[in-house]
Amino acid sequence: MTVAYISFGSNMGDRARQITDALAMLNEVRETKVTQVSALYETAPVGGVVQDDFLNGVVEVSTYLSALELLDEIQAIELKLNRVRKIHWGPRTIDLDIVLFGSQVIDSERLKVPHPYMHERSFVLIPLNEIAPYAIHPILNQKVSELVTLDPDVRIYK
Ligand code: PH2
Ligand code: MG
Ligand code: MG
Repeated sequence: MTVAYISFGSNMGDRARQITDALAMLNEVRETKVTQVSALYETAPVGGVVQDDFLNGVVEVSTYLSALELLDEIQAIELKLNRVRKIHWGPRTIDLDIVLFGSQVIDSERLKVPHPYMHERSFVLIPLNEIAPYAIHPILNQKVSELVTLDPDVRIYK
């Protein structure tokens, strides 16, 4: 069994509803259970595209699937929630990214784990630190609590 962390984000349509639906679908994935969910955070867009604010958070799952099998499942959930990929790093109804998969390091065309930008994105680190401060980044060999920094652009939502 592997403990994995999936970051989620939405900045189009009913953001909270799409996140609720995505997490319910994730909990129904075969051989996989959601074990912790962070609070929701409202976050300013990162990466230069002018777009609406996101709701972001992180979920912990326990799974018997491989990382690629889990990726297939989360991409199916993104499709069901009508995700349309238009602009790179642009607006989306739902985005689900595997940020950590146990202590595995994966560098393939389809999947890179740890997520290559997770250590510099406070919209990932702040919710991850809330539920898994002792989780270790297997390339940097640092705990999440050592990587996280304060960021006024990441605010707890409601
Ligand atoms: N996702 C991106 C690009 N920029 N900014 C925020 N605040 N939240 C995101 O989830 C996000 C982003 C690409 O996946
Ligand atoms: Mg993403
Ligand atoms: Mg993605």
